[in-house]
Amino acid sequence: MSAVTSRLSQDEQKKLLSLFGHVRLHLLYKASIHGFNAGAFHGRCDRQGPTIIVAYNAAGFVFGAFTLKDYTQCNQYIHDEEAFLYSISAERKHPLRVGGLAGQHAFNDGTGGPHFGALVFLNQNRAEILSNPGTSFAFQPEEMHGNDLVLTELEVYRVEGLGDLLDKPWRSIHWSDMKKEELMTAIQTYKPCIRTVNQARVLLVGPIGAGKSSFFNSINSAFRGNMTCQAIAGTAGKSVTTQFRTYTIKAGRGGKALPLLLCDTMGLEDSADAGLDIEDLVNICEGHIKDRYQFSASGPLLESAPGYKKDVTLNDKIHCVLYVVDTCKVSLLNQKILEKFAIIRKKINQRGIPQVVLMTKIDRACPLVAEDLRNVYHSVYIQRMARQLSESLGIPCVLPVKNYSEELELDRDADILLLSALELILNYSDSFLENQEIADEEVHKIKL
Ligand SMILES: Nc1nc2c(ncn2[C@@H]2O[C@H](COP(=O)(O)OP(=O)(O)OP(=O)(O)O)[C@@H](O)[C@H]2O)c(=O)[nH]1
Ligand SMILES: [Mg+2]
Repeated sequence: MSAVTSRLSQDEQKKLLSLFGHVRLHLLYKASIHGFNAGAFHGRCDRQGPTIIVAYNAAGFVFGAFTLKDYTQCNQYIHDEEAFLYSISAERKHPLRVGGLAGQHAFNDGTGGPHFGALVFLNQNRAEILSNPGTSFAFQPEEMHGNDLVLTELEVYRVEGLGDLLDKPWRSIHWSDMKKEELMTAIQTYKPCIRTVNQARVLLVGPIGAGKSSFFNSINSAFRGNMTCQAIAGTAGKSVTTQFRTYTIKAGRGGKALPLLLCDTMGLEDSADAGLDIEDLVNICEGHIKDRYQFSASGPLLESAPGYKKDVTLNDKIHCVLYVVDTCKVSLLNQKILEKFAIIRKKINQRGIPQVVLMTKIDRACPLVAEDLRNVYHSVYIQRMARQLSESLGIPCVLPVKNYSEELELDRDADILLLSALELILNYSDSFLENQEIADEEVHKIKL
């Protein structure tokens, strides 16, 4: 008997794997060989652990569903926060990935074909799907399957090695109470290398919902010793943050302000005229925009506007830019947002401001990190995402962190990761200030 082989092309396989990171796919079932019916599917795919369905149609779409959970024919609704639907097409550079609707089940584990609410495969034991977007998953039918509901093939793969761990971490970090104390002391006693500058001014920039405001809240919580939520964080279609905010952080309740200011901005959006305006961002870097400036959809703040700060010193300027990106969305950054990042990076480079990338939500991206944060630099997936992000944005330094989101108590390891990132950010800010000092000295020499 000839071996059952995958129908995925190299390009399709590459795109499919980009949804996971470091995994292997093992072909379990191929409908054209084993039969386009639910019995054949269950016979080969039940109790196999994480699996991905790969459906093909004549319109050229390769699409399907991933679940971490077993198929068992228990006739129950199965919850799986990691489940997603996806679609790959030759035109689309990155796969479309659709996560489940909040609070809804991932699939109905019955005796029929795999039933993910919005997509039912092997519907009525035929080479067909039933498409019903809005049930458990929401998508545009044209984007998912091009409205072609007849299947030319259906394959199911077991997803192996999800979240493999490296023996040796790719960055070393000490996880101890002492390390946390050291980091806190180093940050509290930091002094900018220029006497006239009181504090490092760090700007947070990134797509909507990436975790910019949460990063400030998390650092603030780590220094306060309890959970805080001074910056409003959350999820919405539009940016939750609509004002420019500059936040100081105090060492303990009523304590001394740290020599650091975190500046929070509105989220970046794909389209040119939505989200944070690049001209506003440049004005923030130059120190012309004041705390609590309300970003406006009608355009950037003009030099002639009353709120525009004309006289600025090095204290008002940004000393380090922190790009904030959600780890789960690294593979899904589209061309438009990457182009926006490239324009921003060019403008920031022209001003000689150091740039660092903060990769958030590592707990959501990798189950092994969710289990134990100390796996962060052992996780092959996190390493891969960090490399991919560094390449996409053209910035070498990527710092994975987990912000506080729903926790009630501080976690030492989360603090260590956050504080290590902050320590490096302060060092980078100092490099910028040192360069300013050299430039000033040169101007001074020329004048003499
Ligand atoms: N699990 C987890 N959730 C996070 C993390 N960082 C942020 N979140 C959650 O992600 C959502 C968005 O976070 P925000 O901090 O509001 O994101 P933002 O970048 O400020 O978003 P906008 O202001 O809308 O542009 C919130 O529900 C946070 O609780 C993280 O590291 N892990
Ligand atoms: Mg925000």
